[in-house]
Amino acid sequence: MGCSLVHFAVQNGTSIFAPVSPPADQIRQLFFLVVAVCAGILFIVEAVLIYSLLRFRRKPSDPTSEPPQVYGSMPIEIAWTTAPALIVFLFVLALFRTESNIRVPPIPEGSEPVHVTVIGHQWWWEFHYETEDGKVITANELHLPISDPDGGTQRPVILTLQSADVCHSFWVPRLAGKIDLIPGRTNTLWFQTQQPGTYLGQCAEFCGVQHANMLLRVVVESPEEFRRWLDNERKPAREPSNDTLRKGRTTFLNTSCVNCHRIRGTTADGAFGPDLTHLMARKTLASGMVENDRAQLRQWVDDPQVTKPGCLMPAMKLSPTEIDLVVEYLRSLE
Ligand code: HEC
Ligand SMILES: [Cu+2]
Repeated sequence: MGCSLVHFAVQNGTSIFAPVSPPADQIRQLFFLVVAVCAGILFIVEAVLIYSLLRFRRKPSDPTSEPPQVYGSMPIEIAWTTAPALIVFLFVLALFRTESNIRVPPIPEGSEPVHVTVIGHQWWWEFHYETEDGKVITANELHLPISDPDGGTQRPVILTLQSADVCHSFWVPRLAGKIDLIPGRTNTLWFQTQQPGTYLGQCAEFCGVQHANMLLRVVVESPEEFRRWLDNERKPAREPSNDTLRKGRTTFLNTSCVNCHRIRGTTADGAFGPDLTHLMARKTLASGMVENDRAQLRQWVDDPQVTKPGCLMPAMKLSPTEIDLVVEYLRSLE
C-alpha cells in the first residue's frame, strides 16, 4: 500500500522523492535526516521497552518482587530532558541551513532568469510573464525553459506570488517546497531544472469547495520549444477563418462571457476568469481537472457546475446552437 502510493506519486509527477531541482533536493535531504533520527529514537525506545519487559517480568518463584525504582533520580531526569532538547536543536540547525540554501536564487553572471507572476484565484492559477516585448497572460499551465542545457545558459525561474482572493499555496513537489499566496502580500519562490517534462502540482492550502481541484501543471521544455510557445502566447487571438467561427465569435462577444474572460484582439477584456486568448494551447480545462477536448469544452460552456461544482463560473444558459458556435470558436484559439 505505502509502496504503491509512492509509486503512484512518482508516476504522476508529484513525488517529493524524485526531485529535479536544487530546492526540492535540499528538502528531500532534510526529510531523510529527520526520518533517520526519528527512526533511531524509535529503535532505542522500543529496544529499552522490550528489554525491560523481559528482564523485569514477574517471576513465578518470587511474585512480589519489584524492579529497582528510578522515580525522582536526578541523573535520569537530566538525561531525558537534555537529549530531546539537543535533538530538536539539531533539527532547528538543519532547518535553518536548508532554508538559507533554498531561500535566495543563485543568479550567476550571464544567466537569464525567467520571471513569472503567479496569482492564485478560487480555483485556478493565473500566470504573467514579463518579457522584453511585453506581458503574456495565461492560466493553469506554466511553461518554462530548461536551465543550463549541456552547460549552456542558466535559467533560474523566479516566481512572484500573489492572491486575488483568499490564501492559496503553490506546491510542485518535484521542483520546490510549498509557498503561500497571501492576499495583500507578495512572496517569491525559485527553482531551476535541467530535466524536461511535465511536473504536476496542487494548491496546498484549503481555499474553498474546489480546493482539491486547483491543480497545476508545469511544462519544462527545450529553449526552442519554450520560445515558440511564448511567441504564440504573445500574439493576439487568431482571426476567425470562416463564417461559423465568425458567428461563434459574435455569440461569445454578445454574451456576458466578456465580463469575466479576456480574448486579446477582441473586445472581451474581463479578468475575473482565465485568459482564453490561446485556450487550445492548454492540454487541460478548469485547472488541470479535465482534458481540453471538444466534449469536455462543450460540457463546460453548457454548464461548468457539472464538471466543477461550486466553481465561480455560472451556467450561462446558452441555446444548444449558441453553445456549438462558441465551442467551435474557442477551439480555433490555438
Ligand atoms: C462570472 C464570471 C464568468 C462568466 C460570465 C463566464 N466565465 Fe468562464 N470562467 C470563469 C471562471 C472563474 C473560470 C475558472 C473556473 C475554475 O477553473 O475554477 C472560468 C473558466 C472558463 C473556461 C476554462 C478555462 C481554462 O483554461 O480552464 C472556459 C473555456 C470558459 N470559462 C468559457 C466561458 C464562456 C464561453 C463563457 C460565456 C458563455 C464564460 N466562460 C462565462 C468565470 C466566468
Ligand atoms: Cu487554492
